[in-house]
Amino acid sequence: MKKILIIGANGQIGSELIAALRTKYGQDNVIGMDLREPSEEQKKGGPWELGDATSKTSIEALIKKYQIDTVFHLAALLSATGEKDPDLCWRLNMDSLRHVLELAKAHKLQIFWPSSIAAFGPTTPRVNTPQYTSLEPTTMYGVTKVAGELLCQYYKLRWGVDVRSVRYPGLVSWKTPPGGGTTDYAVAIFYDAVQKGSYENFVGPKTVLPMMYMPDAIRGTIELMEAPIEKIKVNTAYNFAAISFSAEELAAVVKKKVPGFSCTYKPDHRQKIADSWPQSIEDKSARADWNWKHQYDLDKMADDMLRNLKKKFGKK
Ligand code: NAD
Ligand code: AKB
Repeated sequence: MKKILIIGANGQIGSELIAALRTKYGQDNVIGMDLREPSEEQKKGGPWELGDATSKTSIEALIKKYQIDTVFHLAALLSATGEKDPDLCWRLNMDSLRHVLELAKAHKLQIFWPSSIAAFGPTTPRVNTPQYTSLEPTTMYGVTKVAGELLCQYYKLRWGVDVRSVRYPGLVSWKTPPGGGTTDYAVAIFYDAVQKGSYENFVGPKTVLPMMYMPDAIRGTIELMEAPIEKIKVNTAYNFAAISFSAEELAAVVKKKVPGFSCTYKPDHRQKIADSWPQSIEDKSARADWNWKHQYDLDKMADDMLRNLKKKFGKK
């Protein structure tokens, strides 16, 4: 049986990935690690450790303690928080990845590390962005994603490390709020629709970005990690796509399902980041190499988000 460590397990992705992996591999075989204390409910789910991803010795101690063979490394600063503190963004995102890759080489670990659509920039074709294209991001977060992809490729080719990655689009989910990204508006609109009946968006109505519903992202991530190694032909990070929609299309779908809902627009500094990213992604390689298929379109995602958030906040 696999022994898995998730670094950054309290975040938007980690909190859902840990539950899915525990269901699959057994609750004692998946260890959560984060800088932040987990909730009481999360603690009951299985082993948890407080730890700092920038400390190689702390990560190595957990690898030895639990005889870890697989690491999902999710701790990072995202695009908007990364622009507030670019120095910390570089240190956290790059130092922790380098430690994890070094430990993978020493302990023969399989690694998952996510890249992002933030690896792309203004010189990238914005529609149906291909797998191999210009990578000239203009945020520090994007710079760490491009550098991280190249570092992963280096450790794979030079040292034979089994490291796998996808370029996640904006992820939409209801269980844990997002941690400071540009695509957070696609989550916040659902929270505010349920709690306030209105939303002020921080990007303009014509902004189009690639997005994915969390259940698709979690399933795709596990499928990538379980694919036979000879199927993994992209050494950096796979383009990974599901749906693309504009901010006004999103508001229209929410309005259809939440009577009386209204949306206004007050673009802030995150508009510039959104404008530097693609609108849609071509992900033929992921679909061909390891059979990636998304299941949620915008309408199905909106139904599920609203149903779960209403339950969460005790609304009818
Ligand atoms: P998040 O901000 O929600 O979670 C990150 C977690 O890492 C947090 O729980 C935080 O406490 C923890 N953390 C921060 N510093 C740490 C440290 N020094 N040591 C240990 N833990 C630390 O982020 P997320 O959305 O879950 O993203 C996870 C990964 O996926 C990141 O690499 C991110 O770039 C990538 N990604 C996310 C999205 C998205 O839409 N959520 C899209 C593309 C890529
Ligand atoms: C962000 O907006 O920073 C993230 C991402 C797309 O990487 N959601």
